Amino acid sequence: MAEVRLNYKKPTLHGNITVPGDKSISHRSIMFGSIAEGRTTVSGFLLGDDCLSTIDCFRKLGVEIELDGTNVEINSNGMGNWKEPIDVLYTGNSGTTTRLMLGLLAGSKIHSILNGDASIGKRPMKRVITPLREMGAQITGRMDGQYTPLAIKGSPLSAIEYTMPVASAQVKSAILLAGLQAEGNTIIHEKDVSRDHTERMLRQFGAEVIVEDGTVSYKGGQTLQATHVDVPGDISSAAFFLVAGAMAEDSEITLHNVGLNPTRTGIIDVLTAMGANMEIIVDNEEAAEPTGTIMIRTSDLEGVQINGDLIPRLIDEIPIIALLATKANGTTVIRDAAELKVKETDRITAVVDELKKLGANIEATDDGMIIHGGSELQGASLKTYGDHRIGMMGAIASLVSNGAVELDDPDCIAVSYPTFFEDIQKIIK
Ligand code: SPQ
Repeated sequence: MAEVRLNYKKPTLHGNITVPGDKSISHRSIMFGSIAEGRTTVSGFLLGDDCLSTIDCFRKLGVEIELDGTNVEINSNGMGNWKEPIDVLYTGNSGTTTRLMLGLLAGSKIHSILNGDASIGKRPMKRVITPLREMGAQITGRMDGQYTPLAIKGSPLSAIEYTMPVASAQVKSAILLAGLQAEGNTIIHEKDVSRDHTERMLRQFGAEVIVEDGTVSYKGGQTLQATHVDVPGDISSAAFFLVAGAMAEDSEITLHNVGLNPTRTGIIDVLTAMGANMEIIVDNEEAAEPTGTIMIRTSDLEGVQINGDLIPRLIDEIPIIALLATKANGTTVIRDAAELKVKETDRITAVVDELKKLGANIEATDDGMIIHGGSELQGASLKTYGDHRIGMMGAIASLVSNGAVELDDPDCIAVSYPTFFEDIQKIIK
C-alpha cells in the first residue's frame, strides 16, 4: 500500500476487537526463550515487523525458532552456546530489539554487529552503552557508540549499581539482561518507574528478582528455565480503539484480552480523568501479566494535565491522547515528555504538525504539547514519518474528520499492528 485515502464520513463504531499481542512482551518472549536452555513456547505472539526482526536476529545466533500462526516454539542450547553470526544482526525499525540485544550480546562469547533502518540510525544508543561499558562491555560504533551500526565483542562483565538518568524500560532491560552474565548484584534505581515486563519475565523463567521502592536488584549467574509465555493483547494498540470509541458519535467498542500491567495503564487513568464512559473487567489478575476486557462508549470529555510519573506509563500513547484532547472541552497540557523526541521520529513535532493540518488548536513545547480542545477536524494529507503510532493516529483521526484523510506510508503501521485496517473495518457501522 503506497498511500491510502480514508474517507469514512464520521461513522458510528460498534463491535468487538481482540488486539494483537503486546509488542514489548513478544520481543522479550523470544529473547528469554533464546537465553534459557530447552523448549519455550509462546502463544498470542505479535506478528508485527519489529518482533519478526527479533526472531530473525536470534535465528542468526543459532536458536531454532518455529512460528505457527501466533504460536512460537523456541529450542535453544542456552545463551552460552549462541553461534557467532556470519551476517549483521538486522533490527529493522525496532529500538527494543536493538537496545535489549546490546545488553545480551555484551556479556556473550561472540562478536556481532547490530544495525537497523534509517530511523534506528538516528536513535540514541549511548544511554545503553554508557552503563554497559561501566560493566565492562566492549562496544564500538558511530560517534563513539551513539549510533548504529554497532560492533559488540562479547566480554566478561561485572554487575553495577546504576541510577537511571531517564525513565526508559529499554535502558533498564539492557542492564538487567547484561546482569544475567555479570558477576555480582545488578542494582537499578528508577525515579519514575518504566514498564516492568523484563522483571516479570525474569521471574517467570525462574530468576529471583527483588523490586522495592523503585529499585530493582538481582544476582548475576542465575540460570533461566524454559517455560510457556502467554502474550496478552497490546494496550498500546488497544489505545487507538479506546480513543476512537470515546470520540466517535453513538459508539460502543469492547476490547478483549488487553494487557493491564499497571506500568502500562496510564491511558486508562487519562481516559478516566477526562470523564470517559468506560468499564473494565479484570480477567486474570494473578497471571504474570494481568489482562482484562475494556468497554468504551461515546463520552463527553474534559481536558487534563498529563505529567510526572504518569508519562512513562503512557509514553507510546501520547500521539493518540493528543488527538483525543482535540475533541475534549478545555485545554490538555502534556509535560515531562521530552523522550518523545527520540522515538521512531520526533513525536512532539510530528503530532503537532499533523494535527494542525487537520485543524487542531495545538502547540509544541520543549517537553510536550498544549492542546486546546473543541476542534472540528477537517480532512488533510498527512505524513506518517515512517512511524507506526503517527500513522495510526492519522487513521483514527479520519474516523472523526469531516473530509478524507490521506496517509503517505500506511505500511509502517505493520511494525506493531499488522491487522489495524481490518480491525477498523470490523467496527465501522
Ligand atoms: O521498540 P521501539 O521502536 O522503541 O518502540 C516504541 C513504540 O512506540 O512502539 C518506542 F518508540 O516502544 C518502546 C517504548 O517507548 C518499547 C519499550 C520496551 O519494549 O521496552 C519501551 C519504551 O521505551 P523506553 O523509552 O521506555 O525505553
